[in-house]
Amino acid sequence: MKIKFPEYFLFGTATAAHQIEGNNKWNDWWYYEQIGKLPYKSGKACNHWELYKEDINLMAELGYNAYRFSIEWSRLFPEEGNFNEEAFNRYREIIDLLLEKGITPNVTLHHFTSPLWFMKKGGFAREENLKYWEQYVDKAADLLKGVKIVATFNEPMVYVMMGYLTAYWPPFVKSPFKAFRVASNLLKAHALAYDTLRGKFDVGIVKNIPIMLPASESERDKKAAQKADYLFNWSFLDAIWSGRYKGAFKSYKVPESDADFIGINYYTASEVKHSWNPLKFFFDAKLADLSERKTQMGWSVYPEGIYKAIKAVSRYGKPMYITENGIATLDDEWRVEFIIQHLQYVYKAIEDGYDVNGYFYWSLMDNYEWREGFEPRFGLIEIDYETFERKPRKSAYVYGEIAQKKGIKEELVEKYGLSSL
Ligand code: PNW
Repeated sequence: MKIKFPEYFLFGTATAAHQIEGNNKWNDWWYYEQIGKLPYKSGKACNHWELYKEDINLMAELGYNAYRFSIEWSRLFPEEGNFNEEAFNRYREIIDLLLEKGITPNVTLHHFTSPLWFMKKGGFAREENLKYWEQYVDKAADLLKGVKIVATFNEPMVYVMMGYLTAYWPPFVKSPFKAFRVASNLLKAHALAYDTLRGKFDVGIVKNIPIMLPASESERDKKAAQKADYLFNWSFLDAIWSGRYKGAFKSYKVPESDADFIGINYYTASEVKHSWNPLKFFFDAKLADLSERKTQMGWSVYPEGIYKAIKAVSRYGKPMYITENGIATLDDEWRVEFIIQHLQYVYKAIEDGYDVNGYFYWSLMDNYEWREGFEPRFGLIEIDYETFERKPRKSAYVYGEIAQKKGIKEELVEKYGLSSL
């Protein structure tokens, strides 16, 4: 075998509650879906809330040894002060079944959605609302017994950017001033959760790391790329340890905290140009054009970027996981190629001494993709949205074989891999 990963390495898949469970009626996304502010309704999504047993059995049969998913806060607390024990028990069943099957759970507490009642009070834009977050975290500590890996937030800067800068996502606020305040409050929320959960779990954070490439060789564009990189990728993570969050306009004091691991979500790169517009923080970032073929999301495929992201995040000296990496395509052969090429780079990173402990393909199954609805197909498993039938694609089996062997056999590398890294 050409590529053999260490025995401890986790080969998993990733999902998020609102994208697969269905009938998540108590959160902000559902609300905006109903009033027509979002183009697609999640509806029953993949109906995973009812079919979780089937899904976990499938994972086990396919040979995946880890699974990243999120707990929906609004299921546990559909209304203020109203705790839903049924939802608690269902999540407990999910965790127990995973443990029974030898699948390591990796649980995210916040994956973009929040209870509607919490958002009506201003959500994370108001520091006094963090008391509600703390209530949720206390319950989560109880719920997650036996789980080892817990992340507080998924992609905090994507949440801030989409919800408060571009206003492309709920709560559709366009206020740079509020945006950085939300980021600073997410840091406080992380610190609170870390204090409650430390020692009981490995508590980390999941950060999307797009590679910021300058649009040209000009000094101006290079500076712009550095600025985008700092503002989007590092200012948030730096603040966890420094206790100072440097937003674009001012710096915020936040608690000095910690993270036991950093989860990296890696998809693609951005191309950054200088701009004279102060409202855009003097840069213009768009999706980089690095491969002829684009995924259904319009993203280029750039496997080398996963190595760059690992190398850059290693500055914090913390264990790392690839908590998301995936491709939206109907061409499943392309998915196989995507996985193998990215895993080649993850392997190289491990060989070079970087502390990467697992890889979670996004996603286990086709799912509701936020603004893009059900069209992008990220899944190893195909979903028929009429019948909810699950059909593993070829990529599901190929990845399963890799997971079981903890390695990639020579024929696969030859057929799909990059010949030089
Ligand atoms: C991540 N962007 O989201 C999320 O964690 C998943 O929920 C999502 O399904 C997955 O990536 C695929 O999109 C992102 O536009 C969504 O920069 C959008 C962006 C980045 C990440």
